[in-house]
Amino acid sequence: MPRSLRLLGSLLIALIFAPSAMAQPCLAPPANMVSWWAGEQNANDVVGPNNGAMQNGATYAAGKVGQAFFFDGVDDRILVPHHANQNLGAGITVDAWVYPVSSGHGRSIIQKRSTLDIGGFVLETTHSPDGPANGLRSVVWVGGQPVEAVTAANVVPLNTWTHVAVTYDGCWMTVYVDGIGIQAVHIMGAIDPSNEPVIIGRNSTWHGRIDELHMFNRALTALEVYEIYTAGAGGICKTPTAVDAPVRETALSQNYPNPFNPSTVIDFALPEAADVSLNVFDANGRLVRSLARARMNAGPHSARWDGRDAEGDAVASGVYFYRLQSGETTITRKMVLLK
Ligand SMILES: [Ca+2]
Ligand SMILES: [Ca+2]
Repeated sequence: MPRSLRLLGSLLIALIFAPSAMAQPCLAPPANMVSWWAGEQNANDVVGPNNGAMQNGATYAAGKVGQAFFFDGVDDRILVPHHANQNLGAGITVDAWVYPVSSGHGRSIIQKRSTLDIGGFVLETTHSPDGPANGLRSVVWVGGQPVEAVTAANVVPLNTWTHVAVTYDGCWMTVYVDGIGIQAVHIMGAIDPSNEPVIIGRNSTWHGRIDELHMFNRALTALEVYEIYTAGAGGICKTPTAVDAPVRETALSQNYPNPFNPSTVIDFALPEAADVSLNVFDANGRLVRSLARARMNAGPHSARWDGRDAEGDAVASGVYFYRLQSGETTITRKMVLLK
């Protein structure tokens, strides 16, 4: 074969394979993520303590990012027991990719509300005759009263992925669709707390897929919401220690989220079994809390700090250090508690 033809062939092969070879990069996680339900064959919270339970046959299907949750529109749902860190006060963001396969009013993507409508929040679809067809509604309870933001019709079409988000900063509640703020209402004050569980795809309602549901304890900026949307199938980056590769040396990852409030996760990894201690110190070097002190196996490990000292009292905002000691190895990193 003449050289020029071989070159042309190589070029064509490069062109054919280039798009699939370039997987979409993931987005660095925005700060203050409280919970993340990724739908990867479990209902666990990737960043927080709020693991969910798949109920009534809720299952998984191909997602926007990896796998997604699938709800049958009859009775499927995910139940996440109440945890105080889901009462987000005057700062909240909830976002997800959704893929409805039928239309309906009041089909909640996520909600934390009582049956008596006291406190909490709801993000749900609307449909005629009760609301705009294939629209979106966000409700928060403030001062005992529900306040809602309702979009125009057909912002969440059937049988396709749409990114939806709602943010509230104690002043404005904004509803985003595919990264663009399309509806906003002015409110003042913190969202009334609710001790009800978080429910994803509320019982008897959601029909289709929900993926990459995140909850933050602050209002993300418009740019941050847009960046999650444009990350698309790349999604938000998970920590590298989640990879099941053999551990070659002792490692201590940056905590996440960071800054954090009220709790954060610290991942570390051991190349071999070792006596390990993981302690939190304040800026003056005083021991605040011991998170781990045990013989541990080789491989990845994870610890959580709830921002409390050994007496169980919440500590003040500020810089803290966490130190891993394993055999001869000591690694210290810095984290910020921001209330
Ligand atoms: Ca079912
Ligand atoms: Ca997923």
